[in-house]
Amino acid sequence: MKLDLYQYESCRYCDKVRRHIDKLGIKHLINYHDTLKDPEAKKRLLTINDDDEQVPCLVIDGKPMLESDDIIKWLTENIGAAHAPARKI
Ligand SMILES: N[C@@H](CCC(=O)N[C@@H](CS)C(=O)NCC(=O)O)C(=O)O
Repeated sequence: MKLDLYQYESCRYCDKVRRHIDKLGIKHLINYHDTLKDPEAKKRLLTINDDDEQVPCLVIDGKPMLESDDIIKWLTENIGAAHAPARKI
């Protein structure tokens, strides 16, 4: 599965998603694209997301998902659970 997160530093919704990703320990599974620093990333986002530049946008195997809360929920349920650190019994 390919996961691309379109975002930028000063966006508080992006920050919420980034912090959750850190908390889940799944940062290494996600490709980050900064749409303010990288004009090519912004162009790609507009193409993927029907000319909408809203961030954060998580692109899951080419399909865009908007809304930070939806992204957090999806990552928690679909990626975080499978990569949770093993618990000591
Ligand atoms: N409800 C959205 C809000 C996202 C939002 O407002 N993002 C701003 C940047 S902080 C944005 O992309 N604005 C430009 C646009 O909506 O086209 C979420 O929780 O993800």
